[in-house]
Amino acid sequence: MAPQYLDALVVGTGFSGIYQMKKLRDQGLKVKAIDKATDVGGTWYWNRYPGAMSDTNSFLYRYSWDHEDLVEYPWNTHYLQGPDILKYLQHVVKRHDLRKDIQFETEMQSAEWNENEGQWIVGLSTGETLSVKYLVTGLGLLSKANFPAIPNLDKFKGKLYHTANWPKDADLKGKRVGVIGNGSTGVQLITAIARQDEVKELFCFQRSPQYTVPAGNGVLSAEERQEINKSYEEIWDKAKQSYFAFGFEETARPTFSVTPEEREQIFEEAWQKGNGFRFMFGAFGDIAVDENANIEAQEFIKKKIRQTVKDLEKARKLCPTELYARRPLCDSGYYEQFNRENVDIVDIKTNPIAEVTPEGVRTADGKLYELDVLICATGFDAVDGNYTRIAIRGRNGKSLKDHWSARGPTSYLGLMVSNFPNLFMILGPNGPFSNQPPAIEAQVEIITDLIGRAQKPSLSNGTTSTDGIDGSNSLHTNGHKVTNGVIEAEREAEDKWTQRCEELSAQSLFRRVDSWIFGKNIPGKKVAVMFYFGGLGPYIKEVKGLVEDNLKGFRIS
Ligand code: NA7
Repeated sequence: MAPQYLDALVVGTGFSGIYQMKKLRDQGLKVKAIDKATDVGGTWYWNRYPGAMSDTNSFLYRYSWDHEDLVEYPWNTHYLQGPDILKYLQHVVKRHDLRKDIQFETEMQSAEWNENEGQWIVGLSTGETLSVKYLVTGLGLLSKANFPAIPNLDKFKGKLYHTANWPKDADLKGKRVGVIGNGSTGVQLITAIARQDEVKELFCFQRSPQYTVPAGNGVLSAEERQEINKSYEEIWDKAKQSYFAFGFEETARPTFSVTPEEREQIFEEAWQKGNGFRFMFGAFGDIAVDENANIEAQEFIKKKIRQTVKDLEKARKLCPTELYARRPLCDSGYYEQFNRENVDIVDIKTNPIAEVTPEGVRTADGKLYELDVLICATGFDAVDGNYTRIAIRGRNGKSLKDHWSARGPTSYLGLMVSNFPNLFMILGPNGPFSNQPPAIEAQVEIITDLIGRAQKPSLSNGTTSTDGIDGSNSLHTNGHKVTNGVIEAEREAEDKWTQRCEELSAQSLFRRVDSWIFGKNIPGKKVAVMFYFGGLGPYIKEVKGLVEDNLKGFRIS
């Protein structure tokens, strides 16, 4: 049977896929979306662990394109909890009648570019094959779960969970629980479950202590909401021109431009207001690039840890020793949890986990921590991890994995990869490092524009003659069959963009810390730049400029 033909297939139905589907459908394309999950939500579908919360202000953690919905949809806290975000996305899907074109419990297993037809042949987990003109992936930056390579992890006879695949029936009540990992996820989870009526005992296995500041969550009054509603367009405009789109005033003020007393006061204000990005980028402008400035921020946070955690030994273990240069964290009372008698911190940097036994976790010193539940909050093979596990083959049968094997993940504008025509990535490598929904919106709109331009070759950069249109989706130039509507990134443009991202991140202290942002969290993974560090606003401007400049760096055939 001939494969089903689609103008566009959207893979994934999180923030990215939902909007992409709508945009392409509005453009008149025959489009369908697939998702491995049983419902929409992406990240928020999978990461349903207790305490999951967005740490972007609620008014910017949503879509901006539906003004009526923006002002009407109810929310009344500074931050949204995971289940609220999931409900919001389900609501958007219903409101725009998108569900009828989504096929759930369906995974893309392979995608192969067919040069003759100018189409992708996509193999699905259901056994179906699709023939697709435009393949748009919204796989998520953080979706391939990373399990720690700890001996005998599979021998544990209690319950073993990963936060990125949280089971609906998880039950921690009265249980002895171990958590490995204390990144954004671990910090949220530990804070949410530490109370004794939640767990009996909690052991936090910590390899690298992290800096975290208060989130500053709270109820938003009806008046505040009204104010936001009144100036929503202005708020979005400003956010989309800013670096991080978190909704706070970003600053260039150098840390040492003020007296030590003023500095203390500015840090204190940022601490009281809350939010990790605000603390790192809203108090001073050089914390992420100047080591001495960074030390000032480190010392301030460490002082807070010592003031909060009463047990000196626990406080010592919780104080980081490295640069404050990972994705900035915030919490709803993380350090306070360690004042509970049922909560302990286990330093596995100096005393690593030797093995998991059927009963629990044994550290190198021989001590066994008996557990009923072991939770891995150990993060993700971020950015490219979700692409390289799928057999995606472009021109000449070369896979994306091979394309990236030597240099790490690269792309042109975070959107396309050379020799992979008509394959688009939302949040691909070297996209903006910022609040994600507005970055996603910008990329979806640019992808939609590119597809629109590709379909009208005579109106674009004119590389194709329209002579001999045969009524199908093919053109004939110089006697060769050339498929209409094929767009691709040039290799040179991809190289230049990678170089640009290298340069933009060169000064960043983030490069010097072993986190997922440069691919350093996965043993054996190629360390590489994976983000455009120039800010969301400049990214949008730069990318739109290149598209308007006669599709610079792209080729249409
Ligand atoms: P992260 O930030 O990558 O954190 C993972 C945590 O797990 C971190 O504390 C790691 O320690 C720890 N980890 C990972 N592997 C191991 C092994 N093998 N042994 C012990 N500990 C380990 O992931 P998150 O899910 O918290 O957050 C990812 C992003 O999701 C976050 O930034 C938000 O944007 C949303 P390490 O620091 O490597 O020593």
